Amino acid sequence: MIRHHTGLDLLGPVVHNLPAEVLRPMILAFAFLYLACALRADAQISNKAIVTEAETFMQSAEARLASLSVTTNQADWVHDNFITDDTEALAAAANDKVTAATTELVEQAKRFDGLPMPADLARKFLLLKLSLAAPGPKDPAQRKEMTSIAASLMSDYGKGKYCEASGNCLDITQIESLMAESRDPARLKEVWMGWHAVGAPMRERYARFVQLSNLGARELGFADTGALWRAGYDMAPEQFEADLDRLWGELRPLYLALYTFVRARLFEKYGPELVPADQPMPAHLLGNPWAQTWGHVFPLLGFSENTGGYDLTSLLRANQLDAKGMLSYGENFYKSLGFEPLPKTFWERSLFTKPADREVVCHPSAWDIDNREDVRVKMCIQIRDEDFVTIHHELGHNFYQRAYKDQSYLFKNGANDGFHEAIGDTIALAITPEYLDKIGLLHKLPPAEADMPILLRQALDKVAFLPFALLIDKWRWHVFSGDIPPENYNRAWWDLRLRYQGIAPPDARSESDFDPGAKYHVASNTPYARYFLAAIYQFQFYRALCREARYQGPLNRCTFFGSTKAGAKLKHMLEMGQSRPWPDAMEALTGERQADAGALLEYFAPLKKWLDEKNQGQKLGW
Ligand code: X8Z
Ligand code: ZN
Repeated sequence: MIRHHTGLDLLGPVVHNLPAEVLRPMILAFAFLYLACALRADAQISNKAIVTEAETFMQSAEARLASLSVTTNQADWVHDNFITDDTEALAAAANDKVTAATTELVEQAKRFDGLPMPADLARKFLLLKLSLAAPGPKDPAQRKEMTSIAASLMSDYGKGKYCEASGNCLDITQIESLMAESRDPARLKEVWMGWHAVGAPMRERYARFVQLSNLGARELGFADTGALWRAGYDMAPEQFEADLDRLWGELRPLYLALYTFVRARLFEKYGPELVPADQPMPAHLLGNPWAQTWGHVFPLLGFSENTGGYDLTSLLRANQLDAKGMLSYGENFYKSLGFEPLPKTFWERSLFTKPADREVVCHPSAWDIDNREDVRVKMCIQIRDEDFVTIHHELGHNFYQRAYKDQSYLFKNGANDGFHEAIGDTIALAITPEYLDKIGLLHKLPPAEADMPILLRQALDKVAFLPFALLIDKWRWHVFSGDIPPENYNRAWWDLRLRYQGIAPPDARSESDFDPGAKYHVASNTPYARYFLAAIYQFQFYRALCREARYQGPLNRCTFFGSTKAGAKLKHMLEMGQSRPWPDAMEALTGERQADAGALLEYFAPLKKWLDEKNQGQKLGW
């Protein structure tokens, strides 16, 4: 073993001529120095040994989780595609296994706490702790109870229906269509109430689920499950919350302008009884069961056919596209940027349309079954504009998954979950009239005066969505922390809906209802702040890709279809997966290191000016 030289050896000739009172402290000082050096060297050697041990531990942890994830993906896929008591039990059991394994690994990893190690490895230990949206209690019986409840809530949502007095039952796909198209307020209210009844039976199980997953979160060292969720953004959880509030503060004036304009037009359509001029809007008249996007009320906003731009739904139908045809347009966009085509298995194994003979979870999702090639979507596609956009959204997940497939297991993810949600939406923003013309779906470019209605149509989906996307997890964070106890679940939900969105229920609600359960992401325990982030990131990404494609002109008219230069930049960011803190990924694509509402505001700036003029004399907001 090589040791350092001792200081005394080197000082030999000088030492003999010094008096004892000088010599003694010197000897002591050198002895101390020697000891410190020796100890440091020892520490370095043993530190290196522990880091190697930590690396080995992490390698086997990743291998174990990767293998379990495939089984869990398969079980979840089969459950979501064929809901029965048996597939529910199989999915619960698979999730129980992965939850148990993760908890066990986090427990074992505690012995490396505080150990200085390379940043990559330290990141993996953090990601391991954050990898479950519902951390399970160590106690096997409690954990099993939790995973069973989770699977049962998913089944309930998937099987949810509103059965009319006639005996005819409507599932969520039919309800979404009806609420998009019907203008009969009584019918809309009835269907809204019918769908929301799906939540009520979930209430008690949901409350128990909250208790159990909180137990698990505490065992991992978090205050509760919400605190664990907020820890996934490469910054202090408190800073994350403050960041969301900052962004919302910047976006709120645009929301209020849009809100006020829409309410005035709905007032004209439905009258003061249903839509009072300066009061909150009712949730059932906005074209969507959750009033989360309002695009379907565009026809009520006063544009005639030739000034309203174009109607994508009509174009899709006129071109006789089916679900696969719509998906091919989506795939072609990614290919035009330089991405490889989807694998053959994507077309063979995905679910594209609602099967007639079995219960499925129709809420769209994208899957990566084997963490390599077996990517799929599961959707009940209808031939309409909203689904065309959703197809691009889901494919964004799949192309992200394929881009990071060579990362190690814990890095196979979005830079953060908002990134994963933003990619496909970024592509969908580039579906402009020029693009539709280029691909032959639109035969005549809309006139210049159609710019404003096209922008308004876009705002009805993108801007209206912002407060909704924020409040879902505001509600859940308080639920997990206990600030909202079960006896206030529904009241707190509607308080937030009012405060952020200015939306009220169409009829009195009570604590025997559980309206949050009628939203997929609550029933499936999918965190939602990701969509708020994505709504902002997508405009930053879009602006950067337009820049890369050398586009010049107003942001809202840009398409980067066919730009392999833009594609290469995007691909580079996607390939990073979650291997680096997200600001690094953001910087790689945009040169920015922060969420910035400025890109969205720039995109909608002409509309904001227009709305402000239209809203003169109106009470802003509710
Ligand atoms: O759930 C989704 C996607 C699947 S990740 C279809 N979205 C949110 C929702 O539907 O509530 C996309 C936008 C918001
Ligand atoms: Zn998504």
